[in-house]
Amino acid sequence: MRTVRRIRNRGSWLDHSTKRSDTYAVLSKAVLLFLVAACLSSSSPRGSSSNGGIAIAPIAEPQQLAGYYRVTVVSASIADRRRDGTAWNTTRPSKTWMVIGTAAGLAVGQASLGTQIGELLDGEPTEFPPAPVVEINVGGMAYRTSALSPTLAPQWDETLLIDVRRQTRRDPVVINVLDGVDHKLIGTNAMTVGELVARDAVTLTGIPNVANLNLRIEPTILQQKHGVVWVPADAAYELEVRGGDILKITASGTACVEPGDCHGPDGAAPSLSGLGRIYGQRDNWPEFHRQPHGSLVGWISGVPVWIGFGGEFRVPRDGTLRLAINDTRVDNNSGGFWVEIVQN
Ligand SMILES: [Ca+2]
Repeated sequence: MRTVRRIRNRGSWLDHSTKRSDTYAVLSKAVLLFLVAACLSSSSPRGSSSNGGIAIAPIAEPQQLAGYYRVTVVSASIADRRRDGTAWNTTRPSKTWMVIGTAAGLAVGQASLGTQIGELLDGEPTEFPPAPVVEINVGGMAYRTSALSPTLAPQWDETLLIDVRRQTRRDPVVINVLDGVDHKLIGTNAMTVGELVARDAVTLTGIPNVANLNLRIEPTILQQKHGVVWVPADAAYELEVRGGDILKITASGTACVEPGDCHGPDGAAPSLSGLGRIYGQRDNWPEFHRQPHGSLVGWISGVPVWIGFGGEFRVPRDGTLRLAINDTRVDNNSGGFWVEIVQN
């Protein structure tokens, strides 16, 4: 974008000059050629990276950081107890609701987690492991995985898109392993950006209480994709997505769940039909049983996400964005939704 604008400015500057005098134009072109030649020679491989003049596509050097890295948090092994010998978590019925609230706040798209922890807490007083979350702190930003169900051998396989455009190799990276149950720290590790991105796979063994944490690292060029797609009321739409991407989704239009019964992307207002059942509930997708009938719903790499009029969603791992209407009986449907998707 910036390069295009510069070329355009340069062009108009030349046009402007030629109007004044031919000599001036010749001189301008000579200066321009000189500048281009100077730039080309200074950006040769292993050359100095100073680019005070015209910006030409930089040649990648080993010392340079890519603008973004996809860091996939693969797995870890967590000690079975705290260092002082106490259990990670113990059921305390009086705190049940507070704990579930904390876990639900951390877990994105993991409705089952709160329920599982709730079941653990509702049983006999017992010990249970942490619900592990990995948090990578770089340049004032915290990038977090989802919280997993309580386990000592977490397997996230979840990709975080990390922005290091303003970082140098010497800047710090702090990696925290947290317990999604009470948001307490399990272990922490400090390193530099350079150390994090030096290899395409890293096993961290220096985190207290965490025997190992496995990461995969891939430099990436962010390519924003933008498009508007039609999601018909009687079929699903699918699009490939990459782990770590942020999807900005905006929906409009009208879909009919049966003739004469048409709604926007947020679906039908809840109302009771016969036998006290919520309207349309029987025909909803099981994952969206309690969401409005006829609303826009999605699965991002298999994770169900209610979309309605839209929002911002992080892609947990490479996979497919699937969009559909919340209605499984599609033979009597018509219309559909226009969905704008910005992927970056
Ligand atoms: Ca229908």
